[in-house]
Amino acid sequence: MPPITDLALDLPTTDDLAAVAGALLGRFGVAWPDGGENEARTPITGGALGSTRGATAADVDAAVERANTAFRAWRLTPPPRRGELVRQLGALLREHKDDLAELVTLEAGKIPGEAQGEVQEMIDMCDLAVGLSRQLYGLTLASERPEHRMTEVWQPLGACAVITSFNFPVAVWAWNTSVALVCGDPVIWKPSEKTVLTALACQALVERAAAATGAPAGLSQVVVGGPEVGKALVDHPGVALVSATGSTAMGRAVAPRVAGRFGRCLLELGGNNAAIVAPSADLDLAVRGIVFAAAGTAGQRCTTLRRLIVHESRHDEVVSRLAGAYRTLRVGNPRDTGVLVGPLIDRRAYEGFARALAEVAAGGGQVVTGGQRDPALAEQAPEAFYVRPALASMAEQSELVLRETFAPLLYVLRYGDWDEAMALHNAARHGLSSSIFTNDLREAERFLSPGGSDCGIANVNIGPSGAEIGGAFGGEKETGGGREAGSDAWRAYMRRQTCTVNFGRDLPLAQGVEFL
Ligand code: UN1
Repeated sequence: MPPITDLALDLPTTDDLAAVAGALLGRFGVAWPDGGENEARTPITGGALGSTRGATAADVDAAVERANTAFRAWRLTPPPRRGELVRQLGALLREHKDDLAELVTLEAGKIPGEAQGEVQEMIDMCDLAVGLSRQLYGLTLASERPEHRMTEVWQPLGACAVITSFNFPVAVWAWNTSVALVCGDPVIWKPSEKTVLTALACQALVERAAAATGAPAGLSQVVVGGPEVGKALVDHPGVALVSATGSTAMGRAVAPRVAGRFGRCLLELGGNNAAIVAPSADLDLAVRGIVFAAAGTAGQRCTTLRRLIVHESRHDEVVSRLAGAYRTLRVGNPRDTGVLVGPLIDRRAYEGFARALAEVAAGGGQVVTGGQRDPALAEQAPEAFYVRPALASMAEQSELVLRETFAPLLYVLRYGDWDEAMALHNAARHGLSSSIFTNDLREAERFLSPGGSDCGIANVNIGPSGAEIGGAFGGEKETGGGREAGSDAWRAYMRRQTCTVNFGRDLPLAQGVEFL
């Protein structure tokens, strides 16, 4: 393996970062939270920036009660006026874009460009939701009865619990909250315990927007805590929708509990996203797309590229070009200029990465490049985990390849013909995102046809990550089936009502039934 020569060697101290975090929170009007049992850590050093108090069962009950009180007023507020709250939230996010992005870097370890992109995603969502607030349209249906009018209208649903993950600590909240609010629903947010400070900053902004627009209190709340707080929300009869982002294991626990009380669930779980590199692929474009999708965000997106399925005629060239590109990636403190790959979120993430790498050889594979943890950084900060993104060439799509390892580890497989490529592609248990690099129109269209990709997102000549918010985001199979963000994803936050009005003097019954 090549020596690591290009890591950013200096890490700041946790105290320095805590001072930055404190100053940033001050700009949101958030007092430094301390004294609780939930430590807010930064993956940059692995140290604790501070700590917050977790919610108790009684706090969750109170939050649900407050949300439902707010709901009774908010559902009567005309949607375009609800949109005004979201418009103001978007304006505040624009104003605080840099500050919020910096907090995202501190808590999630994202490089500034990606952290700014995440806040931009929130702003875009607010814009989309403001437009939606005048377009929550239903249908006019053809009634079989004379002088009857039949319509389908969308009504507010109720309190929404939004459970988010560390990797998109603020954007996924914005996907849900901007849309839920215009739909007439209050939101109770349980952020990841790993990214509480960003949540408190967002909460401060939404409270300011609510106060400025005269919206009821309790429309947006944050409850801090671990799985027990999530469970209290999931089981609460006062929560109409549970929108949860996280692992498939988490979704498997959440879905039956919500179904058991006939609540509604919106799940955005893991992915094991693939890209096919076809014989005609433009490799200049493909290599850039692949490296961003596989190594960007240190491999910690749901949409991260984890499996590369390359035609045998291009395999060696692709692997060697990717290996060259991987070796140029600068890994280190995300706050340093030029760094493209920040830390993994924590020790557990590193252990999953190391375990998978150790299994590569056993499965007949070979690590082509990467996989090392930087020893100098590990010595400076034993609880910070900086790794070189890894590329592993695999002889077959083993159980290891089919497992989602939430880290920058890209498996490369070869294929001979189209059917083989699609069989490998669709063998994953997850079904979030997918892509093909090809200049062959037939292949591109086949990939997007019913016999092609079985995922919720399918791209041509783009990697699988970095979706725009205008489309519905989510996937099939073990990804959970939910759709968030754009298109008609707003319908998940509303109750469908079929309305029939008889404006005649007779009472014709449907299906021609005669009675009385
Ligand atoms: C996630 O990883 O949970 O498509 C969300 C993307 C981003 C969202 C990812 N817009 O990669």
